[in-house]
Amino acid sequence: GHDQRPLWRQAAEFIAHHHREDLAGADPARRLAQVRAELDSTGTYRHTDAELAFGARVAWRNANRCIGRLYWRSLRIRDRRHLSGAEDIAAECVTHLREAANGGRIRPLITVFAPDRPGRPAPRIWNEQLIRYAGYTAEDGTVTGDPRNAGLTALAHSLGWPGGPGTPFDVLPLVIQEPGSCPHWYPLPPEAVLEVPIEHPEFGWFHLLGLRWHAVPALANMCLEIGGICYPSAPFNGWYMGTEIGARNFADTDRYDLLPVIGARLGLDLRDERSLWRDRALVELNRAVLHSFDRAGVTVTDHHTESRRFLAHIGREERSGRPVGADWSWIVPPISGSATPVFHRTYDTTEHHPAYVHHSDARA
Ligand code: HEM
Ligand code: NRG
Repeated sequence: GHDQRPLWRQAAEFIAHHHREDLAGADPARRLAQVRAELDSTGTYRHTDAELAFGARVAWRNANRCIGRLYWRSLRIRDRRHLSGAEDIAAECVTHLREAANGGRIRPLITVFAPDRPGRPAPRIWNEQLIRYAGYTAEDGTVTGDPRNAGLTALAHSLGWPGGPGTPFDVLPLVIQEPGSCPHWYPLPPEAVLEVPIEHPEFGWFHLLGLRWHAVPALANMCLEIGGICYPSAPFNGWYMGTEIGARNFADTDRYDLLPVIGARLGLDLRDERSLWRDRALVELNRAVLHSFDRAGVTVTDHHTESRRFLAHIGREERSGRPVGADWSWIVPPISGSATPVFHRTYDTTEHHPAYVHHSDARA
């Protein structure tokens, strides 16, 4: 959650933490005095490059909902703190997507734009992720595309976006707002959006469903909080775990709702709950996602491998004297939970800083 303590307290704690963990326990006194003076004269302070990188990586390490944290040290930082114009931010988001996709060998990456300053809030990216598929709501309430993004789609329209061709997988424009002015939309060039067509390793009919998904999951509306400083525009990405797409985005009834479609194509009895047609459809959908990403040469992980890695991560961290917090309901994969080792234990839920946080007032 949101840390309400005075800025100086949060800053001092972070500077001490950084020295203790990353600077071999060096004396933080000089840096603390510097930060104190800067706070007194400007009301805020500027992180050094090393502090920013450490803060962004440790914020990932502290993400209790994330199963992919074994790699937290490998996060690359694109420092764009000098940018606060919507158009510049849009252009750098496009570059971020190209560098992150890396032709399929996905690189965990964060681009950090200008932080909030006293009386001068930073711009905001309204998209939940840099890449989102439109959800077009018809008069009768049905949605073409991803219903999760119906709101953003309507907003983009109201800002003058003409809409895409109307497929279930039209990529939305970026919607970016500078404080005090209305948001603007910026189209993503198609070559910056790596996508994977979905097919099945055995069922030839599967590709005829016309499913696809984007290679890079890049969360764009979480605030990076380091030592009391908020970076509201700091899009970050790793790679997908297949279940995020196969067991949630494609399967949830309030998303693409594909289980009945797949179940019917599999010839299962949809009227008999105990035929476990939903479960069987889920498995084939998830096989198709993993197979397709592999075939396209795009990094993806499976929930069995990632669960083992996550427990390895916990072990490694604890041996370094750092307890790992985790949120069971987010860590346990949405299919075959009990077949993965992360299911069979409990976790400490304490939240630590630095952190990526959802700001409910991000749209204010
Ligand atoms: C959540 C996997 C990289 C920060 C998640 C979730 C998964 C996941 C499966 C749960 C998502 C959901 O249920 O919707 C991975 C994998 C990565 C990776 C496989 C590969 C490297 C990263 C990186 C960061 C990060 C690079 C930040 C620098 C987070 C955060 C959440 C999260 C903050 C919670 C999101 C929310 O509250 O909506 N991750 N992740 N992850 N991850 Fe990771
Ligand atoms: N479930 C969401 C993505 C959430 C974050 N997942 C990651 N993050 N893998 C979805 O689009 O399905 N990451 O930074 O790699």
